Amino acid sequence: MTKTLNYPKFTLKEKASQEEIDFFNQYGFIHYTRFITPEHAAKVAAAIDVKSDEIVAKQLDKINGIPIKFGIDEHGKKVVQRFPYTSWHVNEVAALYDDPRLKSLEVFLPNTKYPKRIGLKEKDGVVANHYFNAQESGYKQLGWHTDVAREFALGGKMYTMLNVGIYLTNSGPVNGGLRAIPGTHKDGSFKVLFRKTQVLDTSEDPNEVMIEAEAGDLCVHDGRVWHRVAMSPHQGALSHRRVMYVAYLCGPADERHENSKTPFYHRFLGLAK
Ligand SMILES: O=C(O)CCC(=O)C(=O)O
Ligand SMILES: [Fe+2]
Repeated sequence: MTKTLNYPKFTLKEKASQEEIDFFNQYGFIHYTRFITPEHAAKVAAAIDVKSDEIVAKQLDKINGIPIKFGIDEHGKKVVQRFPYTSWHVNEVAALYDDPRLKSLEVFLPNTKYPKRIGLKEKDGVVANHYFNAQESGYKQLGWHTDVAREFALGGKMYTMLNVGIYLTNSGPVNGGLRAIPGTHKDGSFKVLFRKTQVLDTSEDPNEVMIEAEAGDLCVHDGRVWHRVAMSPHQGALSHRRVMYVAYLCGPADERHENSKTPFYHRFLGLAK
């Protein structure tokens, strides 16, 4: 059974407190409640849906070289389930990342010779994930992985990164929920890469904890922490889970554009169903 770690939750302000820093350093993740209201989160989700319908109608399959994942929901409707570079296409999404409170997260990254920045134009940009459990869902779950492994696959050195998630729906055991192994960001790089089989391993881990969140919450994890998204035990309506992620980076710039090639790690991510 997945453990429920009774961890403290915080409120995002323009400067992180020592308690937040200590918590993050120990566990490799941190949970801020109500970054935006649940009503605001629902509006953002609706704006993404409008664009997602356009993408389906236009039969786009990639944005800036990053594959779009599709699936068919319980109503027989084709929907986007992994939407990269959302902030380029949806103003309501872009506006969220202008929030000055996000700068307080920089303290969780090491100082390097590169600027710390939110990767709106790098990697996969802001990715809007929409998981559900239906016969023809293209994304029911996501197996164990570390986000920095993608960096490594992109060519060499691993720079620490944060993955910043904004929840658009509630998330917990009903719709799958995020599971993480706290503290694994402190393992050496070998374990960060090879503790488990990246993406393909979807089995429960005795040390995993569930991160239960509400629509509008913001959760950050260190890109070296092992995590997975479990499949919902329900089918259809109850199983929908939506969350947006973007990387907070401190490595060399890697801006993508319309003609960018598809990175190799997407062959791997394509295996997640
Ligand atoms: O959906 C989530 O909460 C996690 C997604 C994730 O780990 C990823 O896209 O790398
Ligand atoms: Fe991840």
